[in-house]
Amino acid sequence: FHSNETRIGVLGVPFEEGQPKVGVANGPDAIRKAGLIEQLTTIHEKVDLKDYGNIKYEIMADLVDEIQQNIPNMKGYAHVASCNQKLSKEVERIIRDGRVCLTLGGDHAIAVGTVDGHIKAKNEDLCILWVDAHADLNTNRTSSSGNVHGMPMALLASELADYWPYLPGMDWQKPVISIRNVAYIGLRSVDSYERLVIDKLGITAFGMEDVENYGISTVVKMALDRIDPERKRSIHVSYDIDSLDSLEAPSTGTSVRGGLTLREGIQIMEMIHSTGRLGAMDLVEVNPSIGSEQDVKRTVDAAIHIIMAAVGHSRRGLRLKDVDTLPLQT
Ligand code: Z70
Ligand code: MN
Ligand code: MN
Ligand code: MN
Repeated sequence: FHSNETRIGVLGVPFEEGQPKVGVANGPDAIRKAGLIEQLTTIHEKVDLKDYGNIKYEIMADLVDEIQQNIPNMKGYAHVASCNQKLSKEVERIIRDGRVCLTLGGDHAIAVGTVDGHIKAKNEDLCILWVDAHADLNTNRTSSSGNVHGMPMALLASELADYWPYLPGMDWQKPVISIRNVAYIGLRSVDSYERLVIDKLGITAFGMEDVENYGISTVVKMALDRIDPERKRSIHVSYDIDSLDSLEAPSTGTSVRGGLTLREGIQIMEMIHSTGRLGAMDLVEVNPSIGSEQDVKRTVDAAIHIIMAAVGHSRRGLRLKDVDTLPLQT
């Protein structure tokens, strides 16, 4: 592919079975309606963008009864397994088409499929930057909610594979990511069992106190030093909009005060873009049914700014090519 061409694939996942609040399934369309696709094509002249539309999946009907009887404490499990299986294949296809895959959620349970698809497409070890107020590291045994959007990182991490029962309909998914290749940024609402796992496994986790102490640039550098020390891995960013402060992104299911500013949220993705190794990004948990019209607009606008930074929009402005004089005379 042309070296300075930016190839992007956008995929919507209108999925909300991983948590109890209706509306998050309308995240992808709300973000598109606010102009994401048009804005992406203005980043520079060499953007090759393809919108793959919204994913459609069929529930694995033969498994529903068995699943509901045998998998305790995973609400909506049949949907989670069915959607993610399809999603993994779609993400793999988009990345194999030479594109950075931008997945619009939907709740965070969809990261199981996007990360799996990324792993299969790249055939190499990746690293994950998980930007979130929450660690999403519960298993069905430790979760007090039974909401699967609080579990995707635990489903993905190889070190936690033995802590899960056999999950029918999930055989396609391989927990091949070592938790050593994962870093969190933005944590501030971590359950006690999640804290135990983070401490026991020595997971790289930068909470809001680290952002406060070091500043966001240093935090991103430290995160990359840990998860991609040789600067060679494909980077998967799983970006939960609730990493931002409630004032910045009010329209989300579980907002927590004391979070990232939009400036910090944008800075993270500008730095990831500058590595040249962003392979895939999820932007999840935008719920247009929560809050006022103004809240929704603010949240969707924040999501668009973060995505634009991820694919190369510069706050410094676009540099004109082959122009070194100002047009002073007409
Ligand atoms: C809690 C749980 C969560 C998002 C809430 C919350 C998880 N740890 N994730 N909102 N985005 O239910 O497991
Ligand atoms: Mn999350
Ligand atoms: Mn979250
Ligand atoms: Mn704006």
